[in-house]
Amino acid sequence: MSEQRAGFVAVIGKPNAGKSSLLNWLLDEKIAMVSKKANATRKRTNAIVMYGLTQFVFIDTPGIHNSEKLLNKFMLEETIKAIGDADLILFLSPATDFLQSYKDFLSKEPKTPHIVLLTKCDKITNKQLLEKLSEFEPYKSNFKTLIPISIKQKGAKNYLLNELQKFIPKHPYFYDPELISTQMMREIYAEYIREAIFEFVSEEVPYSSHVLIDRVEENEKIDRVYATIIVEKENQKNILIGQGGKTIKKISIYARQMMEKLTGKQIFIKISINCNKNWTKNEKILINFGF
Ligand SMILES: Nc1nc2c(ncn2[C@@H]2O[C@H](COP(=O)(O)OP(=O)(O)OP(=O)(O)O)[C@@H](O)[C@H]2O)c(=O)[nH]1
Ligand SMILES: [Mg+2]
Repeated sequence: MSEQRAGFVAVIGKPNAGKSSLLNWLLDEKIAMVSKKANATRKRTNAIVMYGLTQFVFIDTPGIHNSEKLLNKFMLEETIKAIGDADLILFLSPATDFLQSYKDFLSKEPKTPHIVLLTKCDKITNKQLLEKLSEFEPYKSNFKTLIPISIKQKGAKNYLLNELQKFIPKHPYFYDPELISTQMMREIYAEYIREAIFEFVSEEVPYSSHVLIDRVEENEKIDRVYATIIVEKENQKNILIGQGGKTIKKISIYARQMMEKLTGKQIFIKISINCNKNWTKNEKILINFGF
């Protein structure tokens, strides 16, 4: 009899709680985009993490929030789908935040067991941590356990995985243990470019942008990546290009460096920008973009 364990863990919580950062931290590889700005993640991403004989498939999800915009509704559906598939939910609550988002989550009466991860604990003092733990105390019959973490603390990873594996059923591995994600390289590349846009462009442009990888040409020495950024308005094109092309240049360099780090190869990148009015509001376009 094999002692293999394998299961799906949905990572959920409000925008900016640290969900995508957690995935990257667990993998020691950057596959999910992270941003200081909220609502960065749009689609489900997964990270496959091996710990002893346990295979975890962590599912990153878009932050839970209420908005009428069609794109946001698609994002909420992604989160609901991820929860439906999971053996365990990790509910992320920043240590610096109030409990409201956790109460909202409980009010939805989740059927899958959950663990609360108190994130960003490097931002608070020990005294504040104790206060936070006592705030959660009245809810302890709801969660399996509560674990304070910080992605700045490398050693905490084994402790966390050790706690989580108790909730993963005995089951043969779902994926090749060598794999770090079932995400296609192209999707990861597109996320890198999206992260670069969040990094260098302010206001509404990041939220109005979609990235398509048109073509990847792989060669022995260098891979060539051709991408298009779709924006909603003509003037957003100019913002992305920047004066004398300096913004798009910064975006290209930032994304290229992450691609080179991931692949260990030299990358050539060419990004075009197109305008497609209302892509975030048009259901057909959203479906065509893979939502
Ligand atoms: N100090 C500190 N910052 C963190 C930690 N974890 C995440 N962050 C920061 O929190 C911000 C948001 O992180 P993300 O991982 O993008 O958050 P998210 O929950 O995926 O956000 P959405 O995709 O928008 O829902 C980023 O600036 C991260 O660098 C942590 O443990 N400590
Ligand atoms: Mg995210």
